Amino acid sequence: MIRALFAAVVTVSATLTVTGSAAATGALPVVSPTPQQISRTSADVPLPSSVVLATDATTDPAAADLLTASLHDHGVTTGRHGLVIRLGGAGRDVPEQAEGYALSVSRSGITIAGRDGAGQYYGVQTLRQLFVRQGHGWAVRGASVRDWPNMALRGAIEGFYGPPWTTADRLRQIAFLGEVKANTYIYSAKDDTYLRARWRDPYPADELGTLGQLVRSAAAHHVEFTYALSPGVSICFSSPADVAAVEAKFQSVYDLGVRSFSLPFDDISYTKWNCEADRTAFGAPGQAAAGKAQVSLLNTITERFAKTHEGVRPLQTVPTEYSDLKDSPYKTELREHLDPSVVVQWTGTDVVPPSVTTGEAAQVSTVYGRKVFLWDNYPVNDYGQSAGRLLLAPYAQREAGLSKYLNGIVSNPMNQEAASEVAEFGAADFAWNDAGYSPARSWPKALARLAGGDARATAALTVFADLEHLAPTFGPTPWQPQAPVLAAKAASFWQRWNAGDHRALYDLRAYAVRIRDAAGVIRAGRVQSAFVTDAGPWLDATALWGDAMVTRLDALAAAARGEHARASRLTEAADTLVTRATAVKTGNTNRWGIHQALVGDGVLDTLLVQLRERS
Ligand code: LTM
Repeated sequence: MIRALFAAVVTVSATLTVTGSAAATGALPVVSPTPQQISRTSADVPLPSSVVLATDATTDPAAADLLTASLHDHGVTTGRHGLVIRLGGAGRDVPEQAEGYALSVSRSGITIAGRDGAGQYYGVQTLRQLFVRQGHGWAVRGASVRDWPNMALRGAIEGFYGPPWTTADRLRQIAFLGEVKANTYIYSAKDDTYLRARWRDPYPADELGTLGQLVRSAAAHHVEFTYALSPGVSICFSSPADVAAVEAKFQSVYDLGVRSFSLPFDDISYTKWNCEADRTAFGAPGQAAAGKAQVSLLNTITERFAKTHEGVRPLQTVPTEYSDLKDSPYKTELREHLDPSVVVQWTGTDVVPPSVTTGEAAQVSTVYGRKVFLWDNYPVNDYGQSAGRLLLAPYAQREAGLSKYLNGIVSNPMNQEAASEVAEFGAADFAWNDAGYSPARSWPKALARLAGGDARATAALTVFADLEHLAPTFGPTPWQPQAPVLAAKAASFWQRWNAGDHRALYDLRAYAVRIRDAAGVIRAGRVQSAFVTDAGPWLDATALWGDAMVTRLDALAAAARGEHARASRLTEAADTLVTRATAVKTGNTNRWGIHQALVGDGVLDTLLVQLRERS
């Protein structure tokens, strides 16, 4: 009965003609990830203080909880009278794709129907973005949405070196992933001792308890908790005891509810054996022999664990050759002998790729004989070139059309969890709908989300993120430039100033004031507190650099007026501020240790030197 009702409501709303006082005014908000189909089909629907929540046996409990909590946040309770909100399984108009959903908002009611539980959950996540202020209360934008993901796997891999995230970080991350319709969290922290260095050792009870908490939280947010064990540092591939140790470790977390597993072989030497028995079993050490040994383990675990345990997803791996496109004896072994169900990860070219193109993805899919799963090394900041940096530039340079060759994308984040959400937001948006992705639309949305919708704080975050925009590669050339907005303002300033337009100084000074004040506005605003903590040293440095810039510009203005004594006093004051700004250090939060907290380096400091020369 309720199914038929769903179908009717969805069909009617899709063809609704809006007239008179019920006319739809106001644009639809930007919804992220970009829906496949969304249209304004109805007038706004005022949210009454009480609504009827119509559910049935097909209703997903996590989606229902999210909907109830979200209504509650907007002052709405559920009862027996009022607007009807239906939430449940697939009706006629629901997309066929896994995780797809149809959402319809009109004055005759709100209907969310999902292809599966995740689809319902994502329908609610979209509905939450359609709430708008109306007078003192709330309304929902009248709209029809049909939506589904282009890539099956979307999310993050905690795969960096250096201090692993805390449990609080991981819980926050899992909730964030659910919010951005990402379904994957891969637990693979390099310095988590039980995952790599002591991979054979069973977990102590308290560690198992914590893992169980994460697994339950992931399930509640429709996020698959993928357990990644990295035995490559010491495994004897031909040892039955070592194979049994892998199975035992997997079994211990299977018992907690984990249903997705990975055996990564990145960053190990594959040209030496860990035991002499492997020479007998697989031959002299080398690429082909390493391929044989890894395939043997992956196929055995697939047969004996993944295929024999209820509900377990296809096994995943990271090959030792994970960052190039060329065929090799190692890749030939994997292509020809690895169980076709095994999901293979790839980082793009050069580990931290300057871009990822469809041509590259097509080529690597051929080489590995299957679609690959992108381990995207952005915004990770554990390598030398990223020392002292927060990476806050948008997720970019990934080509539309990648969904044809990739079965998913996971972003490898920074040691700073909350700050990573800026780039991860874009990655999730892209993986959902690569064709509809636009960094220019997604990035401001990511910043606004971090600022809890606080417009002033969002503007301050935008200024701050411009100064943390440099995205390095493993080589000397960054793949995203530092401070593009400030660089453009500086270039325009000099052009005007040199042409005798002294008003240019006041325009640039206004921006310098925004830099100086950004940290204060961010700290006073509704910005996520974990972000403020993560970004602390960089915010402190930004305030000083901004002050130095304001002071340098004042010195230049004084000099231009012929007030040389004042100019020289201001120059000295600015010098002191630069010294203090340069002295601000990061915490010991990353593999590279304590380092200068870099802010707009190469742009802001250069500008200050140029200004000094002219003052
Ligand atoms: O990228 C892969 C597959 N492995 C490691 C990561 O653990 C590390 O975080 C990144 C960035 O330094 N580089 C790697 O090679």
